[in-house]
Amino acid sequence: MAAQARSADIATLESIQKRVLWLSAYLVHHANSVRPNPDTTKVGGHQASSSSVVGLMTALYFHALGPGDIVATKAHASPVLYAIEYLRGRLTAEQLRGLRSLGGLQAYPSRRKNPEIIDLSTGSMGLGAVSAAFGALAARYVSQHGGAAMPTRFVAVLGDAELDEGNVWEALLEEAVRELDNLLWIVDVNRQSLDRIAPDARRGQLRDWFRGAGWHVLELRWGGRLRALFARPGGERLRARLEALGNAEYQSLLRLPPGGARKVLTATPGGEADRAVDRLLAEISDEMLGALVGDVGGHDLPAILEALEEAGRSRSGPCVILADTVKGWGYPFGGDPMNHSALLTQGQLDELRASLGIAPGQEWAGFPTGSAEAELIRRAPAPYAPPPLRDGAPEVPESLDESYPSQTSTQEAFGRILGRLSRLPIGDRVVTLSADVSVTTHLAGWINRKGVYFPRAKPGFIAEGPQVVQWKESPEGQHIELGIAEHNLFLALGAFGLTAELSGMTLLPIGTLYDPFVSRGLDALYHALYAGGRFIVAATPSGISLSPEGGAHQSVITPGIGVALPAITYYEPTFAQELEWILLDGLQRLIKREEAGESLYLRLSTKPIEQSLAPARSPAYRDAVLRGGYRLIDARPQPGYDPEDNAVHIFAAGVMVPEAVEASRALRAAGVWANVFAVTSPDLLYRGLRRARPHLIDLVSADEEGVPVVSVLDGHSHGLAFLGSALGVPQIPLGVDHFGQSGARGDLYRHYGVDGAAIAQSALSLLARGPALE
Ligand SMILES: Cc1ncc(C[n+]2csc(CCOP(=O)(O)OP(=O)(O)O)c2C)c(N)n1
Ligand SMILES: [Mg+2]
Repeated sequence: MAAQARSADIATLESIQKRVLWLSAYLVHHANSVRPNPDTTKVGGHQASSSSVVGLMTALYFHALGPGDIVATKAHASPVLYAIEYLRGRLTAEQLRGLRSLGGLQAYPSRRKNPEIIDLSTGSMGLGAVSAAFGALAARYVSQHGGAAMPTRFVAVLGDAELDEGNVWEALLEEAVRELDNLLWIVDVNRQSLDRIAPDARRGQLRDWFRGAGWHVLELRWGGRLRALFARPGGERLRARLEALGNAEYQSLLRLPPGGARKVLTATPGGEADRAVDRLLAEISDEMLGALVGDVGGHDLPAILEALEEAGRSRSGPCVILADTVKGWGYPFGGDPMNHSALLTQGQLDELRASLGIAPGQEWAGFPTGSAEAELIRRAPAPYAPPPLRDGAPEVPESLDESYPSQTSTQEAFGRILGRLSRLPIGDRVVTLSADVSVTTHLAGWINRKGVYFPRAKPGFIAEGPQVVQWKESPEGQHIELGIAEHNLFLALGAFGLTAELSGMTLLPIGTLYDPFVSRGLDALYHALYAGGRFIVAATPSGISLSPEGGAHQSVITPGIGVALPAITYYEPTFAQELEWILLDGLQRLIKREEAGESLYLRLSTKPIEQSLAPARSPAYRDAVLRGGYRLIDARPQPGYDPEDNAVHIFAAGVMVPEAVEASRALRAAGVWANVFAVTSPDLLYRGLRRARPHLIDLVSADEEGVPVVSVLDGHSHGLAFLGSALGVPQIPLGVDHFGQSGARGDLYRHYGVDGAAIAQSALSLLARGPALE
């Protein structure tokens, strides 16, 4: 940009920045103090956190963003984003006035709730920026698998304390992330978090850690006025003094009365004044010096523009801008360590209005048509428009016609199903991801056929002897192997599950991990779902059926997670054929754009199951499997079956079905008829209860109204504990309600009371049929 044009633009940008500062403060003020608030709960909003990024965000949106760029905004700077979108004409004043109200603009940027303006969701610290990083990876993947290279760049603006979250560094350790030249992070280094002032060493560490991870680091440490002073005699000593101050001391300088800063800056360890610095500062008034101390790079528009331009130059990896800022910039509580939740008082707001030149009554004013500001905003690139969905949705076959061994586990069946998918056209859209457990979750066959993805080709080395997996890494591969970091797995799954909407190409992401480690990445899984990603999670093995592996590897609480998580359907099938149907249906639901489209959580096992126990294949069987369960053993036609006297319902999920069948046989000897229901999805049975005709109620017939229930699953018993109350009958819920432990499978089932004998015993006690079966 020519220097003259640039200085005109900078003056205009400064004017826009002021309006962004004003609007972001005012919309929070309005929500808290102007809008009627019948229940008097504090509405909240973060004025201080917003103010520290006004310069960075103004420069980004009105100068640096290209038409193909999308942004993940620091969650608690959402008021700044909303102010910017208002000035861009994408929000109305009425919408700004609805901040944090039902159906209105969300507290934190939400793609799910405000899709018209939000490309990438943020909220929980550390997750939004990492999602953006994996978004950049997904966009790269799409461009290398026949799609458009869109979005062209993923930009994340994040708070400095977000980098306290370990998951951020887990992402930076991923080898593929350092390859991403379509990724820019801008860190708002205001040295404060919620309660704390940042550790003194952190500023230097951030630079070193990002560099160590292969990022190009740009720093916006000091503003232009201070840098000019540094160039004068004594200037380097002043810089050294400023940079040697601890964070708390520096923050305190921002709040000292006039004259205070000079004393601190000219001090030396020996106690006498630093003559060179003293001379340098002699012509600067106390008031000016106070303001000069706060002249940091993240509020210096020309410096920000330069850094953003530099960041936009092509290079081989990701870029980060470390921008020093002041939290509460422009407000009376700027730099106050306790300003995180502070709100401007009416008096402070009035002063701010006057100082920013906003006339009373003009609080919501934008820029008049034809003004330099309106012109600059008009010239800025249009908001991101994703490319149209490429060649429609891939076809999911009706059936795979796969045959399964007579004894097989759901995990083994999963491997076979993927093997079959790899030979079908739909397989070209599947991308698998695993956090270092792909071989042990049965992905080896798939990987051998499809190869491992890496953004650039890597030389392969031929190993001697037969190998379980051919580890060939190239941009054509379709499996992504991550390090052992379940947060990365879920955030990457979420990002790959958004490509239909962001890049115009439907990918079908399938991630595998051991079921106990779902909780390790749970926060990321929740975020990935909330952010709108659609994907399949195959969690295997699960439960105590993993027997000798012991309590640390046996998942107990995951059924509850599966039932409770929104936007994902949890299934726990028993038989291979059921898994095939569920997976095909799950793929179909990933493709569906309407509400019914959801992610899929499969809780699988390595326990071999006798497949001949399964019903004969039929459309009704398939339909019931997909609805959440079916009657496997029907006692109703048996002579002497009396639902009011000698009948019991056993509901068993997944691998516990054979135990339920065994119990039904034992019960027959005791004169009790047991119906066995195989529950394929506790989640769907539960959700269905709110429907007019719940599937659960359809499973039992009208004359079975009083039949009591025993439920059993390989996980915490409460996963199926709702059945009795839903049917209005007594229930004994069996399951694993304590930590697991090592042991033979039979011993463990006996120990935790989920074997055939325990099921039968529970049935008898429900029928008040006296002592237990031995
Ligand atoms: C995972 C998580 N833990 C805690 C919080 C609560 N919280 C909100 S903002 C914040 C401090 C963030 O500091 P920083 O990232 O430096 O942002 P700043 O407000 O200083 O810009 C905390 C702890 C959160 N939102 N997410
Ligand atoms: Mg901070």
